[in-house]
Amino acid sequence: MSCKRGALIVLEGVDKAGKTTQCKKLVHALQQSGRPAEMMRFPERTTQIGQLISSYLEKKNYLEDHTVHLLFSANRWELVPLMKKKLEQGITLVVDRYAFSGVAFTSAKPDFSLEWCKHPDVGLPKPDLVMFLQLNPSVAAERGEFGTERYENSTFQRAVQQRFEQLMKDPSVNWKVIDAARSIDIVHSDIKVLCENIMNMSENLPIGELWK
Ligand code: ADP
Ligand code: 2DT
Repeated sequence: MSCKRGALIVLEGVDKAGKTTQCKKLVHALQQSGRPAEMMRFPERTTQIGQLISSYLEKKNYLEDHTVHLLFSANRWELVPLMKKKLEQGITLVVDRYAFSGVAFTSAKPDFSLEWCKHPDVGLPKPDLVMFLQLNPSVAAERGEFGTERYENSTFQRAVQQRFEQLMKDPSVNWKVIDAARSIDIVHSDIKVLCENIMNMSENLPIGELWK
């Protein structure tokens, strides 16, 4: 590696926790301070696999539960070469959802274990930092109605939150829990400090492998 690599930073959390808002603000702030940074999101709906997933989420098609889980994972794997290239070019990637959403959402369905759900994502580029935006469901409800996509209801979101809590017990992942009930600017300043620290710490380290 000839130059210092970028950091892989993931934001996770239930619906309306502020992930997209904070990813955009973070990328903007990093760019303003002269650090190359780009935003990515999963699912990435523009690829062929992403289009299948998008129709499923919009309830325009039906996919069997194991099948759609594997498609979400494939949608990450198809972007791995691009992610590695950017990281090696020194670009920090700020990612809106990753394998943790994959596991939390599928394992919230009946008869899916956390272990089965993790398998297809084993070996993905390991995030240097995963920030979990913690938000009480009643506060999330004040941020507006759920949309009409699949999974957008409070019973399912509570089950997802419990699965995230199980995933956060894993010390092999660098989790940081952020209180997302505060103002957008205060949440942002916490996130920015954590990112700047991790960018400095990871720039000379190789990219890790998730859950390996
Ligand atoms: P997510 O990507 O987690 O679903 P969004 O970033 O799309 O969440 O935010 C959901 C809604 O909540 C948006 O209308 C956004 O403007 C609002 N929002 C985001 N963060 C906050 C905050 N800290 N306080 C109040 N409202 C917020
Ligand atoms: P948004 O585009 O609004 O974030 O919604 N999901 C996401 C999964 O079920 N598995 C996954 O691997 C990922 C990344 C979470 C996307 C929806 O898709 C769910 C909400």
